[in-house]
Amino acid sequence: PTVIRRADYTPPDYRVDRIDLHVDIRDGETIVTATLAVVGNPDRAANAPLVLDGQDQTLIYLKMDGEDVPPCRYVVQPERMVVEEVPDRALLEIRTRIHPEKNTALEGLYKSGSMYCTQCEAEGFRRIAYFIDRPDNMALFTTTIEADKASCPVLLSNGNPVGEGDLPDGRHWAKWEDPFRKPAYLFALVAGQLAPVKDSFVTASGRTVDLRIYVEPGNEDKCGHAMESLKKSMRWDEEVFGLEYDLDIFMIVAVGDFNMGAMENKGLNVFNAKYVLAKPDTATDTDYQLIEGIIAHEYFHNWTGNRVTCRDWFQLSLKEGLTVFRDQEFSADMNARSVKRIQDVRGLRAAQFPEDAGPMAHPVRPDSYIEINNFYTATVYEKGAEVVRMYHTLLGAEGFRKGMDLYFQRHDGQAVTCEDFCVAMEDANGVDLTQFRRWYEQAGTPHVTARGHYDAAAKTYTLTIEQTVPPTPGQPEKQPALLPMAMGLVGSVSKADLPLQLDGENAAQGTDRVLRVTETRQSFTFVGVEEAPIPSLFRGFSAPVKLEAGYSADDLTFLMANDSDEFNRWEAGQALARRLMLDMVAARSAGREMAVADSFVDAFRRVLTDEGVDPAFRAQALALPSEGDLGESMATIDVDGIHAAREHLRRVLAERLKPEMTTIYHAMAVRGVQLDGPAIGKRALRNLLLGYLAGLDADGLALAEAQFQSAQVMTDSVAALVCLGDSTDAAGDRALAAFHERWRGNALVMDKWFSIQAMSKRPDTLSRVKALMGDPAFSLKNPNKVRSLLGAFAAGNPTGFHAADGAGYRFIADQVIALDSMNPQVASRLFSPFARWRRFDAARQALLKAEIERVLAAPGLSKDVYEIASKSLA
Ligand code: BAL
Ligand code: ZN
Repeated sequence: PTVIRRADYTPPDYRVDRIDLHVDIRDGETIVTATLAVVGNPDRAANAPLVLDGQDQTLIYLKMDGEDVPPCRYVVQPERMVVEEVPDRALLEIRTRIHPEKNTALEGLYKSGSMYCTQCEAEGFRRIAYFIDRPDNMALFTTTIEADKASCPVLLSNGNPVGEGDLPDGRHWAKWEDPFRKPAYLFALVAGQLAPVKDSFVTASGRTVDLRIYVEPGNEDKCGHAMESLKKSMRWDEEVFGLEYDLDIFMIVAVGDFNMGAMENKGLNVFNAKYVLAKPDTATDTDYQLIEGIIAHEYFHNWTGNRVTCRDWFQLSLKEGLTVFRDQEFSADMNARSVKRIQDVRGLRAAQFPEDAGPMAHPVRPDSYIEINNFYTATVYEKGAEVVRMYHTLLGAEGFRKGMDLYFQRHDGQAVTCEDFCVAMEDANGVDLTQFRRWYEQAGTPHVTARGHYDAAAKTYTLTIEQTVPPTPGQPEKQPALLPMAMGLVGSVSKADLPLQLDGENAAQGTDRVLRVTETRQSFTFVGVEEAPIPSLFRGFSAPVKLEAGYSADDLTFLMANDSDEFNRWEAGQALARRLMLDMVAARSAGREMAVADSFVDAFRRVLTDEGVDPAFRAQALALPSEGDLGESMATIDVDGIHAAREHLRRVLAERLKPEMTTIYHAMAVRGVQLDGPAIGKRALRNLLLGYLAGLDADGLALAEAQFQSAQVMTDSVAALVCLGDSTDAAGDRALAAFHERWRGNALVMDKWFSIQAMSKRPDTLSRVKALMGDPAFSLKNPNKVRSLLGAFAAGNPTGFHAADGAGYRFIADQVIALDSMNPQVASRLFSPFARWRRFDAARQALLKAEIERVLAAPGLSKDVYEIASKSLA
């Protein structure tokens, strides 16, 4: 397969200025007629042909300026059509035949249930029509859809509706016109039996926008939360960034078969139904929060992505990192800010840090790819969002806003680069961000060590910071990054933040400030420090680094209790728990007893019983670092040791704190159906405690069973079922059967049922997962099902997937091979846990490697899976 390189970017020889698309949907085949107004680039070579991307289409005819093009002037290849002798301006009419019903890759036009829908990002449009399918070709689109009126009464595309009518034979048509130029990846079309949920929004400038959420009939009552989230997003973007919606109608369509979470097509967002539909009895609090965040994310793309788009796919983080940052800030404003930050950092550590340390490590702006779909990664999205957050930290909210304003002023209607964004931030603020650009260039998570020295006589405190960015594939040498370090010094006696005056400054500058760390080794000396401090560093996780600050257990306990930065209070607790568990893993491996220090139990008890602290925060603070998190801290991941240590610690905590946990469990009960922040926080703490108690003894399991039977909201039902599903007691099977009986008609709830079983700690989980593949609700063709059963097992069940005999690896590799011919994108995601094979012990390495080699040898392997497999072995 070809490697595409960022350095090879050249502007296209031609561009499509306008496209008039006619899509005639019929049972079994769809006829697409695309009329392209093509304009030559004056700089192109004299004999440069017009190259149109196209795939999986059968050409019916090709005309240029009204005449058939003779066969000697064009050639159709599997992935493109090349047309010779195309003048500076030409009108091409291309008619092709496609088969949405057979499209299992779910890219381009496909069928989900009885509905036709599209997914064009990144390169799906070329499966609908021949086109210059690259993001720097921004064209004006008009779309006419024709279909059977009874089976497809609703016909939607981007922009504004401009006409509709009936046709003979029970058919009808609708025409849509999008007044904004856009790349083809933002095209969308939907045709089917859909029920609209309607609302409206009045913009800051007084325009009324129609809002519609289209769902399968019967689901109208599950759209309220999505609609409210949309309206909140629209208001927030006006208030925080001055960005108003620009069309008269904004539509969301929920579909059951979707490769991604959702897609920001202009004026017509297509969503995985999972991120639209919610009622308290079918969706958890987490689902509600994800819906709010994803609705916001796709809406925010209207400006960051659509009005200003990417020049090429290497710039993906330009729109994704920025839009993730925007949705994170939105959710932080709508909910509890520090809890949101903790959740985001947990996510970054769970997914991005391992990626950044593995064979697929790539910069936020990658340099090359084989298959772009493999680069919709945690690095491009989540680390990209951290990079945008660092601009915000360095420039302040006002400076960041100035940069955003300049970015839109300069680039509205353009396809631009990450560099253009950086320059806008620089120019708007009069700053030089040369060193900051390394965040786009270098892969790898910086490792930072910090050491402090207090001179009581001189009242100075010197903080020395060292950073290294580890080597990553293709990047053996690294330069120091610019790290914005938000920090404070907490007085060890006063337990309060001390005034911060650096040597050379005339006066203290507050008690919380952002230092710029720019060197490999750098010292900061504070003067007038009246008492020995404990430093609180990278507050709010102000840079995506791994910090080793040399804290003693006492220091961490102190910060847990006294840091004014809530994030760092949480961070200190996590560090303490991580250190303890790693010591336990080492002890187990050396044949010693896994000891739990009383001081840890005491620190845990203090947080647990501190009624002055918000339950939502306590739930975060009392959740131990995950097995994946612990593995990241080990040179060789000891799968069994980590699991044993974490489970042992959970049991010890539950044993020692059973009375307190039980009391608080009951005190956190929420009456009836309440969905506000305090109720969500109480449920989070209560269900966390249920997990500890149910893992301990029969009393705990009885609590879980009682909760399962009386639950009024899905959050409580699922939390109880997780506990019961981990147990081999008959109560577990009873609950799973009851849940199945109640929900088997609801595909999204069945996804939860599959996931719970796939992530179960039961020793027979693999055989149960295999059996579940035969359940009528399961289908390898539905990405949500693959993710909820197979994905959950491969990525969310460390002991199951990494079973010492290799059975987990073999099973998932078999599924990857089976899936690859249907849906390479989903197959590639399922395969990605194998990429970390070198992180495990020798026996597991051998087993994993053998499976990667087996996958690589599978006939007809997709580029998607090939890229992961070949780079993993490199
Ligand atoms: N653009 C793909 C889906 C998303 O990030 O919004
Ligand atoms: Zn996005």
